[in-house]
Amino acid sequence: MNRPDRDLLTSSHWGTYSVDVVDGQVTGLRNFEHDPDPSPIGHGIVDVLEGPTRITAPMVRKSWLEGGPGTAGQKRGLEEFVEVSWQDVNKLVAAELNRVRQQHGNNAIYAGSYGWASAGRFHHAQSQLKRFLNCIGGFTSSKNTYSFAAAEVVVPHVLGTFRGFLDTTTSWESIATDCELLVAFGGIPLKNGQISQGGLGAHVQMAGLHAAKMAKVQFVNISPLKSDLIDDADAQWLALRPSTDAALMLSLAYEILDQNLHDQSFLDHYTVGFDRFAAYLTGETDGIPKSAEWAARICDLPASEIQTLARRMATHRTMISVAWALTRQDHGEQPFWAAINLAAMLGQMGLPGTGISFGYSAMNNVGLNRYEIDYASFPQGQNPVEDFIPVARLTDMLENPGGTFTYDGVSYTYPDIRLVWWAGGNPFHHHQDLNRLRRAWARPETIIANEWCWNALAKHADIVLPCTTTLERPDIAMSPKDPYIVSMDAAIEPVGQARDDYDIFSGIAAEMGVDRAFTEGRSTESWLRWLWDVSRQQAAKADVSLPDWETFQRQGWVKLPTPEEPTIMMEAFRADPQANPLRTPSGKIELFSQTVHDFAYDDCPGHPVWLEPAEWLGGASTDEFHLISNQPRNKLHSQLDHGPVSCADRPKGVEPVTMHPADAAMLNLAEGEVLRLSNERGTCVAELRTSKDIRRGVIQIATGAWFKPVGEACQNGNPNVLTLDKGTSQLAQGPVAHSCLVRIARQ
Ligand SMILES: Nc1nc2c(c(=O)[nH]1)N[C@H]1C(S)=C(S)[C@@H](COP(=O)(O)OP(=O)(O)OC[C@H]3O[C@@H](n4cnc5c(=O)[nH]c(N)nc54)[C@H](O)[C@@H]3O)O[C@H]1N2
Ligand SMILES: Nc1nc2c(c(=O)[nH]1)N[C@H]1C(S)=C(S)[C@@H](COP(=O)(O)OP(=O)(O)OC[C@H]3O[C@@H](n4cnc5c(=O)[nH]c(N)nc54)[C@H](O)[C@@H]3O)O[C@H]1N2
Ligand SMILES: [Mo]
Repeated sequence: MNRPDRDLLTSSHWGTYSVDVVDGQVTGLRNFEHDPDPSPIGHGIVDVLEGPTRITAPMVRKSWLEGGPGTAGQKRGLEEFVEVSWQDVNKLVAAELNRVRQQHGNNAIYAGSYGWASAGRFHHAQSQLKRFLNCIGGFTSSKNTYSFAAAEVVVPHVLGTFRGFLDTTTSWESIATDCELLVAFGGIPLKNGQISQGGLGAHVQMAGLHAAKMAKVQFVNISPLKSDLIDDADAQWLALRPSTDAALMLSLAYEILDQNLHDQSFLDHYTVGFDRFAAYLTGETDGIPKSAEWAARICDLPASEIQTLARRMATHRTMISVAWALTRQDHGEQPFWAAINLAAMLGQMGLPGTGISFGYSAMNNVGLNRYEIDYASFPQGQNPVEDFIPVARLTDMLENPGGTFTYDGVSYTYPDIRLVWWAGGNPFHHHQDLNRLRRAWARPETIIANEWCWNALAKHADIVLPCTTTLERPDIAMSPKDPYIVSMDAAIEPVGQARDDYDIFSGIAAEMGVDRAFTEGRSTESWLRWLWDVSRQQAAKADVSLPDWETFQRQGWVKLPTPEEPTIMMEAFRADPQANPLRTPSGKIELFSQTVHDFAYDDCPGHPVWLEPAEWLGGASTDEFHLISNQPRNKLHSQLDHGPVSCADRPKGVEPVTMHPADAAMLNLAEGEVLRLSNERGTCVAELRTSKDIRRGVIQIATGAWFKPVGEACQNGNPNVLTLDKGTSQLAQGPVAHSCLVRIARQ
């Protein structure tokens, strides 16, 4: 292995670190010296690179090896595995792929393979899997994300694009100079700012919040959790009932209209459909004025607080921030659309520091200036198979081959899946109603997973292909949302027989005679140079000069110059809506969308509305609590849940559940007790922590505990045994993890 004459570096979704290696083993990571607020998450990897949780050789489930495809179903997750050689496993996989595509067609292979995998431009597991499958005729894919599927589908009807405006979120500098009031639905929890997809150099979310506070920005934290905004922000805390934000936003809009505080000139110039929306607000269309009193009953907030907030928003330079969590609830299209309409009525969109932003809550890179550089990616090729599912309709698809589903105005059919392949995601982390998924998961004839650790995905597969981690391979961390570009060094040799995903697919491609198409005759090194050279040319087009490959390797990292002007969302549209129209049918903001209206979905009509969620406190029995399963503070999803940073937080081995002390007293429960949270979908074991910083009637468990089922109960505390698996609406079919009721008992 070539050793550079400098610190070895690694980059991850949670930051950049220097790597200490002694005798071929990683002994520790050190925080990147240019990171003012490094995340502890990364240190969790050191102790689990090797050991009992590491997958060190190709493994095949015993009954699958003996009986072949279709024989392992009910035994998945229960039966032992047998070690096989790479040579043998490549032959098995190649033969099985040939059988499935010849007998059933390529659309019988599901490889949506949703998930975060690891940072790095080349060893991106999904890209590797998809490119390989595209070389052999394609696969059934998935659309959208678990993060914000509802917004990805509805916002383009309203603003022309969602991703485009997410990428150009108004930056923290602009907030500090031009915002007076930051109203954060779902708060801006620092725990989430530890993360940036694709890697990051410096964590800036805390500095952004502090700079805003120093500049006298006032904060409002609208969330069931007080901790969703740092104490230093001195925020007003409005602890609404979960899953009722759309009602609150509609009532704010009503009060602004009622007091004639809306910006009619902005509405005339930049929007269409205000009359239809206003008729709904006033109750002209359904007889119900969406007043503060109306929302007060739904959200369980004082009407006077809503009225005061409406007035404050209309009389200050206001930024509305909506957490992505608001989309991951039943009818999750509505809060995002309602927030846009509310922001449009305030008339400040496209001006510095004000308007709307899609989630300062979510990641470090939301609020960073964006670089207009189209960096190179590992090419995935073309997928000839047209079948797809909205990503969270996984169980529905497995349960219901040939069944129909709607998505964004069209009806489609679920394909008949025989083979599932996952590389770089963990459905037993991310999907809802895991007991139901496990039953449906028994149906495909073969399940393959590329993994590095024995998590629930690996345990529930038939063929497990052991992959490397970022510390065992060279790569480049590079994202247009982060100013740092980092060389990810191969710090150690692959552990056991683990292979890079690229080498795994190259081996199977050779077995199937498509290795030339898959590799184009290139080694990892030559792909990395290719990615660098193309990215360098792309950067030059944006007047950014990157060093040559050798210099980059010598230096280890590069920092791009800070753009001279802060990013301001919708600035160009605001300045000249004729020259820079939105990509909507009208070219303007569609407060009412004729397109969505014409789809005739009762659960997503032509303008934002309040629709009762399937599960919420307003429809709960007295012994039911609303479960919030938000992102974990000490890991990324299920990644490194088995490492020391995550484990330090749960001395009893189960995930903590937070509850208000008055609720605990009412149930006669004491801090530290192990509880069983249940509903008709399953049971989750968790340890009680009490805190006054949570709304009464709400409990919270972070996601991420590895799924460890014993019967219908998860013994580790994975909340997805409890969550509801249904689509947000017929429009987006997004996941609804945050709308969930449970009952509580002692273990
Ligand atoms: N209840 C509830 N559920 C949720 C959410 C919620 O808020 N509440 N949030 C949802 C959201 S927003 C998301 S994005 C999803 C996240 O869900 P996922 O992205 O599926 O979760 P991860 O744990 O990040 O899964 C990544 C997997 O990739 C593996 N991996 C890492 N590097 C590599 C590699 O190089 N090669 C290969 N082959 N594998 C690798 C890891 O070991 C891990 O198993 O969860 C969703 N689920
Ligand atoms: N440390 C860490 N950071 C992460 C991740 C991680 O796994 N770990 N995951 C990353 C990913 S993939 C994503 S998509 C983003 C997600 O970013 P978000 O969606 O913003 O993250 P969450 O933590 O789920 O939600 C933010 C807060 O919203 C609040 N909330 C929940 N339901 C409601 C509601 O109905 N109304 C209101 N007003 N508030 C509500 C919760 O209290 C929660 O703490 O986070 C990213 N950041
Ligand atoms: Mo996400």
